[in-house]
Amino acid sequence: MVTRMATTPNPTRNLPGAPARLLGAAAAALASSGACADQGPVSRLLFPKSAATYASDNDDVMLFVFWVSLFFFVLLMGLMAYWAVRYRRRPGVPQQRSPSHSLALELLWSGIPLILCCVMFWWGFKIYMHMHVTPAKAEVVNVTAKKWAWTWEYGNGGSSTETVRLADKESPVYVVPQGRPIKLLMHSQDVIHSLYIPAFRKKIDVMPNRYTTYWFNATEPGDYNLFCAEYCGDQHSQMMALIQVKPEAEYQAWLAELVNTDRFSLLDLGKKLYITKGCNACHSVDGSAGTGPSWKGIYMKEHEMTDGARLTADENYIRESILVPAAHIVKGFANQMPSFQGQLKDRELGALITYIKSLSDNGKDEVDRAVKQDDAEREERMKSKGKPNAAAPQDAPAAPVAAR
Ligand code: HEC
Ligand SMILES: [Cu+2]
Repeated sequence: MVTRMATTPNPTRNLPGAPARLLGAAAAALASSGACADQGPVSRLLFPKSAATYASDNDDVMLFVFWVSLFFFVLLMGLMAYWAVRYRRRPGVPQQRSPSHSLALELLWSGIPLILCCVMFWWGFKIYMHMHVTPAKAEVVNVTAKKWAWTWEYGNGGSSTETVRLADKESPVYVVPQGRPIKLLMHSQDVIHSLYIPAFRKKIDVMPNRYTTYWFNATEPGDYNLFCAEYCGDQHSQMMALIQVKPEAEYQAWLAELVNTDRFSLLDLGKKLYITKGCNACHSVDGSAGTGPSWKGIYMKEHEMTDGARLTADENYIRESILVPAAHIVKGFANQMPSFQGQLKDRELGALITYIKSLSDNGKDEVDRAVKQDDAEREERMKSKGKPNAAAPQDAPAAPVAAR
């Protein structure tokens, strides 16, 4: 499931002080012995490719602890086994008195581990601080987590419309620039989530009613996996995304395209939002029920609600279902859908409704008409603006719907 990976070497490491440089060099030599690539065979065996400034430092300190532990494990267990055999009780050989005390030995076996532990702590803490203190000039991306999707809102107000198939699920793609710090300012709309990018070696929890930050400076162009590592509900594991690290110019071009949703027809935009807004985590389009009812054939069908009401799924019903999901709960389902109030622009809401309509036979004609009308409108916008979609009225968030 890991996708394409770049093979360029990592940038120079950035270790503190001379002794640490020595130790670092030793550890790095151990880690990469026998290979010219930056990540040695052991490192490659234990870790995925490292792609952030602090990632290879992190691997070095981890491998240092690993090798020290391995060395002492082999030494101590070896000596123990050897001495157990060498000094075993033998018939006819009188038991020897063992020495009760040796100052030199005791200083040695206290002193060496103490020094090693101090090195581990000091080195590890230094890298920990590097990993967790965000540089002031970092570009901010607002990240929202909810059941069961991420939303990344970039500085220009755009969100990703690009998707890729990861494992068995269509998932969003997030592009980030190479070689400068990015700060994800994260919060959750519901439960605790946990943003994890193995190639960056960092995982930070995402919580309701509180911001947490995840910063990184990506070093290697390439594709990397993003997971939710909060495994306390079965679908966190499906909150996958692909991080694409790209050179600055490509990133800027991608960023500029984000706000230009007029690139897509109304129906195509709806299909994209179905994935990028995470509707696909709970709603199928093939008739199979998930956490939520399938969208197949629901348009203009009469629905029974948990409170006994019977409602026809017209545009208003669908709109309300998206903005105020708790207003009416479809019979047989729980009130589990997060509200998308304030998160969809008017055209986006229209696109989703159009997509839902297109999944019913009785909606097909209307969809054709709506798409044609929208085509004319966006053509108009592109013409009048020169630059498509800039500050067009549909940029405003959809008007709130009063809960009934
Ligand atoms: C965490 C799961 C979840 C996500 C994500 C989710 N929904 Fe729902 N949705 C539900 C559940 C559960 C119901 C049925 C209960 C209810 O009526 O609130 C529902 C009901 C609906 C209905 C009414 C369906 C019917 O047959 O009456 C619509 C329309 C809808 N959702 C649209 C959306 C859209 C659009 C998105 C994405 C922008 C979305 N949902 C995301 C869980 C989800
Ligand atoms: Cu999660």
